[in-house]
Amino acid sequence: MTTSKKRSDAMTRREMLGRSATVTALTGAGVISGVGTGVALAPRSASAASAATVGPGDLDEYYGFWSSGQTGEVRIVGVPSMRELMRIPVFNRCSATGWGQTNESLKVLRDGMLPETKAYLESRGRTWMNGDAHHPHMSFTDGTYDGRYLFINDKANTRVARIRCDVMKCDKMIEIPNAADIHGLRPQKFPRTGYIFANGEHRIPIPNDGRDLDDPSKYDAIFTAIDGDKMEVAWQVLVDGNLDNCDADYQGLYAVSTCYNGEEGVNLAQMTANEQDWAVVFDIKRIEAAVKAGKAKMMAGVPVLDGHKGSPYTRYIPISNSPHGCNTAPDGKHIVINGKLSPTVSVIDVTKLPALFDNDADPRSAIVAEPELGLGPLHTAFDDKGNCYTTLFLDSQVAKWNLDKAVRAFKGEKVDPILDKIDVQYQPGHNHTSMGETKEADGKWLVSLNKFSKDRFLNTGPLKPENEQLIDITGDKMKLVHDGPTFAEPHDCIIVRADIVNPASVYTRDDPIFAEAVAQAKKDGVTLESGSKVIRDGNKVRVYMYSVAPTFSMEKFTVKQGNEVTIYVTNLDQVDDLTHGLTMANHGVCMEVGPQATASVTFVADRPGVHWYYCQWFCHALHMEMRGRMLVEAA
Ligand code: RUQ
Ligand code: CUA
Repeated sequence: MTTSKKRSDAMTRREMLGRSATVTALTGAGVISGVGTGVALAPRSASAASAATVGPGDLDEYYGFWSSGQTGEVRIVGVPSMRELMRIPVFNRCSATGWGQTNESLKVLRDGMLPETKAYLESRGRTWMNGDAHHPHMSFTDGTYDGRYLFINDKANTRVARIRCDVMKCDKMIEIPNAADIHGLRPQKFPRTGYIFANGEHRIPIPNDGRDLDDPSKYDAIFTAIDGDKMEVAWQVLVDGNLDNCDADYQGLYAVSTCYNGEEGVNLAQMTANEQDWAVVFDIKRIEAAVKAGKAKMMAGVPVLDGHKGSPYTRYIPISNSPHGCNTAPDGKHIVINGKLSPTVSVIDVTKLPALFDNDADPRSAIVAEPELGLGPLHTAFDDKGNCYTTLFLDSQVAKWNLDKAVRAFKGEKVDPILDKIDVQYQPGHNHTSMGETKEADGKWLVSLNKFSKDRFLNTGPLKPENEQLIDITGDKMKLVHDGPTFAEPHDCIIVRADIVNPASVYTRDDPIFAEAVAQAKKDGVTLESGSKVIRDGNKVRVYMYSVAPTFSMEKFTVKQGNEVTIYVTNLDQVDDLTHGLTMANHGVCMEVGPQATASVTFVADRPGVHWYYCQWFCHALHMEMRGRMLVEAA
């Protein structure tokens, strides 16, 4: 069967359904009613649950790292128990840890901002108050997770953040210049991370300074490679169309991004007008050589190459209308492009890519399979047996299919690549298998991240949780074993073997997270580990204290109304799980202080009187007594 024959089959199916019906179902009210999907309620089965049972006190086999969409954080979930273990604040404000308020977190939030953003925010407040976190991915070495870092995008404010896996805290965040709204994000898999590839989704005039406001023909989207060690932009490439999702190969040679809106329209009708969009392939070696040779134009301080159609740095592989997910298979050879508006996925063979660049071969020649799976394929995950698991948004199903069979069917053999389908509840977006985006995919678990839970849980009012379902994929048939409600709105997750992740239990005193506090104490002649002191510096007051359960080293301090007060607390406890905190009552101030950490917070003491500060983390039988007084003298 030829490519065009396959395509026209796919198209016929879609046309039968009617494009507008498909688009409406994807974007509009049709979603809830499961238009045209024949969704039936799945039986509430208890029989399959045993494989997922993790008894009280038993540990999970995997760390799951979940994004949280508009909540802006990363969540650590045990797999297969699906127990939520921890939350890592990133783009959000966190009332428990003081993220977004402590000086240590504000440094992370502010340092990587573009100068114009910093200026804009300084005149209005402190930092952005929101983020939209979609794609959490771990750093790789030699094609598998290495346990060093997690990276995540913020679509809302065009940022990329890094989380240190030793302490599970965000330590770097950068705003991406020349881009609008970072969506797809993947780390380089080989030889190591290396680069973080980040898609600027929306098209804007670059620079976006008021020119060409309503002339979309002058807009561009931009692909960014970030140096994940330094957390700096390494280079950028301008492209045609939007950029949606991306992935890297296992050779360190190519990155691929899906493009919807090849039409470069600015409304729904325009964006879905054409039958075909594309996947853009970036030739990393060519791009690096060109940057090195000075062929890039410097824009906002970073080298930018022109990767529009016809450029030596990119190739555009035609894909049916509006592809979405982009997933590299653990065989190191295939990349699956998920059709979204087309019922097909298109499989790219990376060994065919050199011919596209070197001999100008027809970009279609890189496509080696195009199975039709069902309606609304969005993302694909993989096991260790050559099988793929694709979410079907409109069908509310996951389709299990065999890659080799799909390739053979594409060549004309009479084989059906689809092995199994399972109903999920309901309308899945991303899915992920255990270790599935690495060469160590192990084919044990699949999580389907369903956008709607509808009737699966007690009604929580108009706003319902999503439903993340755990599926056992060890057998021929997929088995649903667990429903997991989640708050807005995990887009994506990864499932990492527990032995790869080795977090510390206490901080080391030389941790860079609180290096500024250590330096300031040194200037003030205070030893954080043993000194308690109030430093008066004009209108600024710096209060140093340490804590040993159940006391702060300072039971009171006095300031004048209007003083800008910074409190530094060093937690001297060395015990595993002995976190303290400091809340300054009626000042909106609170923070976590981990074992052996120093944390600091700055506020204005503008209310005369007695104000108690207290430890906010239950640490001891006398935790309630762990407190002191701030005495504010009237001005
Ligand atoms: S996208 S539901 Cu933000 Cu990852 Cu596909
Ligand atoms: Cu220290 Cu509670």
